[in-house]
Amino acid sequence: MAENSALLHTMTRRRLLGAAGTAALTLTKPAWAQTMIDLPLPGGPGARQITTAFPQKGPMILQRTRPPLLETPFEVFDKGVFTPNDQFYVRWHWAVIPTDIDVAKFSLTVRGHVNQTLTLSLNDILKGLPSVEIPAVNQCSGNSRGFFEPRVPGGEWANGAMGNARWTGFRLRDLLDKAGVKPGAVQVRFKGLDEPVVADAPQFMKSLDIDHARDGEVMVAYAMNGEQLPLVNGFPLRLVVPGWYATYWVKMLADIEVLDQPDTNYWTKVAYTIPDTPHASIEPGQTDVKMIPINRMVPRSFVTNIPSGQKVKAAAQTTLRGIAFGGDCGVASVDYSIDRGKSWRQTQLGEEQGKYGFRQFETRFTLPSPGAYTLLTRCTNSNGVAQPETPNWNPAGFMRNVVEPVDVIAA
Ligand SMILES: Nc1nc2c(c(=O)[nH]1)N[C@H]1C(S)=C(S)[C@@H](COP(=O)(O)O)O[C@H]1N2
Ligand SMILES: [Mo]
Repeated sequence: MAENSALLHTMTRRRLLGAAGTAALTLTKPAWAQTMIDLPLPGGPGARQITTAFPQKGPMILQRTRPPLLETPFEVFDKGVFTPNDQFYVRWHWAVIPTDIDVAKFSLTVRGHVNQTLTLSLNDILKGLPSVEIPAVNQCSGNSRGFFEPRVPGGEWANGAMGNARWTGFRLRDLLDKAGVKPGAVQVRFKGLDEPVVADAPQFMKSLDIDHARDGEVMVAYAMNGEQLPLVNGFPLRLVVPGWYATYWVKMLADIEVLDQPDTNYWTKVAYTIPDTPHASIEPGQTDVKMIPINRMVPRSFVTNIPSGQKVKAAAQTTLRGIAFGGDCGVASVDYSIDRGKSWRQTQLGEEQGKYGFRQFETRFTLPSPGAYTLLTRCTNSNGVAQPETPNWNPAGFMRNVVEPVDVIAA
């Protein structure tokens, strides 16, 4: 609890920090920094600005200013398994986002199909509920969408719409138990403080089934990597749904409603659905397909120390390093290939920092003679699911997890 009171102390200062962020969030100060970065997206154009104009954020790839879509520059992932808060990616759907949160007035409501409606202050929460910590990857459903061919509409992300953090907060179950869920509850719906730009557009809300909401892993976080959440990552509270895509990780969480009927709101029922097919994949143009809400993540791996196009020494040992995650479970192994997938060998895994987090892997390889090579890495998760060798396709550009090639020249 000592740690919690320190957090509460820093939280009470947020009002000023939030106010300082006002200008940057509405971008009266232009974000047009000098630096550009080239993202190798097949649909192009690949050039993006690097911005430092957002509050509590270091250099980020600017995908969109309003609402903010900021991508993590990929080299950040080589530095360790935890993604620093100031370079953690940012994604919002609606542009009306509070820029100033008064922590003394903030409250979280639990209502609906419960015995007792709760309205809790941050103080009530920090002092009244046991704290838990879980490392977990937060990944946008559309991470890597820019690599989809044929191209699909949406944020044209490269691979940086993901991050791994140590989340500290309390179990959603403990909160729901405090309110007392009534028999017959089927789902729990979550809403943040952001609002649509026009009055009758649907509020951003997401729902989870009641058993999932009460599984003891789903949590409400008030800290990320030991610090309060950056404003644009959901200060002061956000939902964390380990193993599930980030669309469910509702930010600036202020309202929790227990439902006795399945949620029919747009963001749960219509948006963020995937084809109910293997790898959520269909043929471009195919329409006769059942759609279901996106849910669990799938395994991925990325080389982080060798960018595509790099020259490496022929007939000499080179270090290959990267990060992997299992999706909805841990990483069992990460294999690599230097012969376009004809043969695979195991890499060495770094320590596991929670099964839902990133795990580092490393190996040494030797390219026998000068020429062009492709390096591949493939994660197999602890449920025995491996990354596929051909890309999936769906019209929303969701759930890419193909084995990613890194082209190198040995000389
Ligand atoms: N309140 C609120 N929460 C939200 C969203 C949003 O638009 N509003 N977007 C969701 C989506 S789709 C993603 S990918 C993640 C992004 O989390 P981050 O910005 O902290 O990286 O937030 C989720 N939570
Ligand atoms: Mo997302």
